Amino acid sequence: MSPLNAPTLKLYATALSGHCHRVALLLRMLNLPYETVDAPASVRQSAEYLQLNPLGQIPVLVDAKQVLTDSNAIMVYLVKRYAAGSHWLPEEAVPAAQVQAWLSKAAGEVRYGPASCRMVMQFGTDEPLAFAQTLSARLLTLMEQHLSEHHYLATDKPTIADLACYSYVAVAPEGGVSLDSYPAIGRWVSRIQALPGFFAMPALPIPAKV
Ligand SMILES: N[C@@H](CCC(=O)N[C@@H](CS)C(=O)NCC(=O)O)C(=O)O
Repeated sequence: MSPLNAPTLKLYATALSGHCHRVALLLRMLNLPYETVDAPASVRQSAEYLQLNPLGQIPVLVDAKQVLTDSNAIMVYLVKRYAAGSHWLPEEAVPAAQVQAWLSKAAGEVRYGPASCRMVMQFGTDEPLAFAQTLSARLLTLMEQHLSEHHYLATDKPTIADLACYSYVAVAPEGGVSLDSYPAIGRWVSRIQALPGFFAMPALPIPAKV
């Protein structure tokens, strides 16, 4: 089905969630029209919302009668449904595995590293900050080394792996994690920001150095 004939996609999200931002970036980069439904904690805890996602998390994507949860799974769905065969999610064994490896890092090291630092520093979330800072340093060192030899994370073109990692890595300074000593990551961030359809999350203040 072409995007023009598709029913309106509905994205339950909040503006400051990197998990939601990665999905919204893909929607815009695929030029898919969608409607955003604001889903703060009060909405996420409602019985109606818990039917969509029993974990009470955002994002949720509703496509006609199909309900999808988990940001990375939603991105896989969107490419397979609306942009199959595109550079966003290659079919071949090795590049597909490379995309999956970075999606796993997005759900692991990115979530519990820079995203966790930002949640603690900006929203006072009760998560172990020292652990998140150590994990951030390990992740960023790995990404720096990889991106000093590659333009994108998984293949030589942007994939959903780049979007999955971008949203929280780009705003790492909002969690007190500086990107100053990672020039290759900085160039990758600029590369993603130059892609058609890109939009930024609203900026939060950079915490003072301790
Ligand atoms: N694995 C999920 C994680 C999503 C997630 O953690 N969302 C946060 C907002 S950024 C959330 O809904 N938190 C509320 C909660 O867990 O109760 C995904 O990738 O979508």
